[in-house]
Amino acid sequence: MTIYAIGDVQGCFDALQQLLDRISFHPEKDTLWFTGDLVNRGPNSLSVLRFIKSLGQAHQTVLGNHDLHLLAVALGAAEANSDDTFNDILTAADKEELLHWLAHRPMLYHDEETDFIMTHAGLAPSWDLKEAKELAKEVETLLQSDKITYFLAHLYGDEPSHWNPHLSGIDRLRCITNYLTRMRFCDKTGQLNFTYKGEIQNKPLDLIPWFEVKTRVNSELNIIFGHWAALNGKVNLPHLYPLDTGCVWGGCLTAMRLADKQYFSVKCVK
Ligand SMILES: [Mn+2]
Repeated sequence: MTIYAIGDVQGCFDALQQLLDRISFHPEKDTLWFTGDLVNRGPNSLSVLRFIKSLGQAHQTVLGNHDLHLLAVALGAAEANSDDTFNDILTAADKEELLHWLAHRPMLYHDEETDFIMTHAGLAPSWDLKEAKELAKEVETLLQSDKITYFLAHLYGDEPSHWNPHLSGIDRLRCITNYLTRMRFCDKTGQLNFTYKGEIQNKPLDLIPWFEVKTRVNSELNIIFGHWAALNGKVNLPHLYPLDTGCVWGGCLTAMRLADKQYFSVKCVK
């Protein structure tokens, strides 16, 4: 079995099909992992969701911020934004099945055989694997319960921005979710910062990418993640595999073959 991890698809169905042609994907022999953000901003969110769901055992995916936003809008827990492009899902005949399937995807995936971990944005600098898996599970439990609408209605917000194991209730879940699905820059203590939106090279001096926090305890883990197109698939540290190469912004859609870390990509039309 060959495993390929693929970055943020965001509704770019045609690019995904081209990429799968490029790697000669065969669902009985290969497995696809997706870094989340399957939907939104791109043109064909419904086709992407239907296709990935149809892969069944031949795929793994983790939830991204856009996937959670789709669930929130569908359940009436949040308003759609003017640039959301998932209305095709909201009006589809199979909407309920698709959303039920999506809500049951994990926040973190750890494959014991290959020892790769995958989340949408990364891991909080202070989390080891055991803690990260337990915290991801807390969020998954809510998403898969009848409290999902309550959770999603209270999900939005940047605070609390610093992980603390004593957090409780909805603040705790929001903080875990923000680290797993929205994190890019932190300060040197690992506190999240969502205010800076500019280029990495122009960032304020006190902000650093989450994976460069000096005290990070998970730097030996092999982490596949998406969410950060500006990294363009590269960081200068070992064990990190950023795969969002900005497909939906006219960049590329990228797959990495886990066994030999070979990359495959297709250029996307904006
Ligand atoms: Mn994202």
